[in-house]
Amino acid sequence: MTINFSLLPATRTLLTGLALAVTAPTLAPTAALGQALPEPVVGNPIIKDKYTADPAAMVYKGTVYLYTGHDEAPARQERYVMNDWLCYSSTDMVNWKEHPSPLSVKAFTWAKGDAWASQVIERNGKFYWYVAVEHGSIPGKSIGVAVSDSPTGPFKDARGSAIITNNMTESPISWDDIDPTVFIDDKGQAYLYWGNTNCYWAKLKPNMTELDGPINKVTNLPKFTEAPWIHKHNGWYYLSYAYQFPEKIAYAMSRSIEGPWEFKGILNEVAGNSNTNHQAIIDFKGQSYFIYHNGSIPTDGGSFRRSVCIDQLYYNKDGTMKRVVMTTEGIKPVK
Ligand code: FUB
Repeated sequence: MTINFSLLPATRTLLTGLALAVTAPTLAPTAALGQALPEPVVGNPIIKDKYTADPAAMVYKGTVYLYTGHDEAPARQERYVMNDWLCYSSTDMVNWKEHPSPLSVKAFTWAKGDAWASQVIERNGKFYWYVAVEHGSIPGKSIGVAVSDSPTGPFKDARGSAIITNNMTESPISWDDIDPTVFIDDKGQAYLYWGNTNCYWAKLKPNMTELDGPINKVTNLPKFTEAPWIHKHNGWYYLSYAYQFPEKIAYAMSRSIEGPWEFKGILNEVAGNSNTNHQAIIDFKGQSYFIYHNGSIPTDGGSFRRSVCIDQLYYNKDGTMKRVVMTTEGIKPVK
């Protein structure tokens, strides 16, 4: 299914046209009965027929693949109901094609639920999908990895076990091992970052399914809540993350993916009607994009029925990022 929301006949029939014509004929030259007036383009949220959350995006061979969580909580139930992940692709960032869901929690026989935040990365023609799920036998959240020969799947469990479990890290909470983000540096070394309240990182082996060294912590990220995302732009590494709660997005910068990280401040404000604010940042065809979720779909949208949005991201000359302006209109198609 191809959804082009920007081209939807976003029109509004003037049911009041007759009344306007009678009461103020000189002010309403376009208000003839039945005539349609254009409404502004509503590009955000980009997906309007499902609730989508926790976006992760990957650019591969001229296409952007967008992977999202899937909020299915019934209206007025204030809890996460998340069983699978969704996949969309686009070559212009505006027209998104939905693919059949390529992965659900059921693919991980050792997991028992909660298809939380995730990220996909390509290495040597294979696609690795790191996901946060609730473990079935080791109490707490954990991280699994699935693999496929195609960005749209099908994906299967790459290990048969979690790569990160709650007992591998020390924290008073059981949900600190969530929200994986993965990055391969110029030397081919892969890194996994993740966390809630603590920001953890570890190297991955070239097979992408095993840790290659100890688990480390980034300790100087003010008000780190969750949702780390690593990206690189013009020689700088960026570690953006959900800050405080309700969440804003803040970020730090470094010349090395292993740090030290220097905090740079807030990047995005609280996203309307959602207490979480989970970002992905990419460059595509010469533009930079900030992909996030809010709770803006009327009338049941909110913290547990979220929706993915995209707005433009701009950098300053010194590499710092300008604060994101969240818009209803969204972005224009990129050529
Ligand atoms: O979607 C479930 C959780 O909410 C994610 O793992 C967090 O990042 C937050 O968005």
